[in-house]
Amino acid sequence: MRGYSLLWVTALANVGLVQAHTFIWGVFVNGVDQGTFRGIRTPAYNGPPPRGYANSPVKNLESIDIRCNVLGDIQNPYTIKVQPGDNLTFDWKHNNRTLADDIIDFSHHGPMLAYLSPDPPTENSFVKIFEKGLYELPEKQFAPGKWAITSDLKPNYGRMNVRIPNGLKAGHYLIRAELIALHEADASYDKNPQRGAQFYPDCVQIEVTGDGTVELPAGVSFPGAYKYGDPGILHDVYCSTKTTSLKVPCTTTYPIPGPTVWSGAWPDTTAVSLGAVSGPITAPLWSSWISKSVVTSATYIGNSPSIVATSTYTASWSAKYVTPTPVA
Ligand SMILES: [Cu+2]
Repeated sequence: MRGYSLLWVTALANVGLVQAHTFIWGVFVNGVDQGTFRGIRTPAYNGPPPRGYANSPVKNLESIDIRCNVLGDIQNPYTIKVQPGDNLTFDWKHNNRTLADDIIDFSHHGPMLAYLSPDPPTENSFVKIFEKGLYELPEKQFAPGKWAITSDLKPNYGRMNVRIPNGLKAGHYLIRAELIALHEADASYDKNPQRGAQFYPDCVQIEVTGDGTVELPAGVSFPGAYKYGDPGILHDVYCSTKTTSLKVPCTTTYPIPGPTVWSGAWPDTTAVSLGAVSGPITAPLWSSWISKSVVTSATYIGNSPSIVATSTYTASWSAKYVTPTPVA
C-alpha cells in the first residue's frame, strides 16, 4: 500500500495559467461504462502548481514514463473484463466527465494511437492495434489540416474507440492509449527541452476471457519505440504549404510514429452508442507531482495547494503479473 491516492487527481477550473490537457476518465465496453477511473492507471499531474493541474506531457523518450505515463507502474485496483471482438470506448476528459468538457487545447494537433501488451510488459511486447493521424490535408496555407486529436477526438467528446482483437488468447493485458501533440514538434526535445513533441500515454488494465488462441506477435518496447528524430515525432504541423526555409523536412503527409498496425487488429473501429456514465463526473481538487523521486500530493482550497503527503517514488515494474490489491 502507498500512502497517497492516485485515483483522485483532478483539474481545476482555473486553467488560465496552463493549457488544457486530457487523460482517460472512463472506459465503456460495448457502450456500457465500467465506472469513472476504474481499471485506468491515472497519471500524476507531473508538475507542481500551476503546472500540476495540467497533466503535463511526457517528452523524454528515454524515460520509463513514456510507457504508461508518470506513476504508470502503479496498478489500479480494478481490472476491466473483456472478450475478443468487444468494442472499447476510452473517455478522454480534462476537467470533468461531461459533454461540456473541453477535452484538450485546440492547438494540440496530432495522432492518436493504441498498443496492446501482455501485463506486465516485457521486451518488445507492445503491439500497435490502432492509429489515426492526419486524415485531411489543409485547404489553406499554414493551416494544419484535420488531425485525429483536434478534429476527431475533441469534437467527439474525447471518445476513442478500439476493439479487442479477434480470437485473442485469454489473459491479462494493458492497452496503452496515446495522444501525441505536435504543436511544438518542429523542435526536438533532446536539443530544446522547452519544446518538442508531447506524449500523453495512458494505460488501461484488461482481462481477456474466452477460449481464444491468438497470441500477440513481437512488438516494440516503451521506452525504445520512439526516437527524437523519427519522422512523425520531429514534424512541423504547419509546414506543409510553406515556401520559406524550414527547420525540419516538410511533407504533406504525416507518418504516424512507431511500427505498423498489427494485421490481427481490427481494420476499422466503429463508434458504438454509449450508455450513461457510471460514477463521479467530477473529482475532488487534488494534484500529485514528482520531482527528484519525491511524490507530493496536495488538495486545494481555492487556488492554494495544501500539501498532504510526500513520499519517495521510483517506478518499479514487476516482471510477473500481480493481482491488484482491491480497495476496501
Ligand atoms: Cu500541451
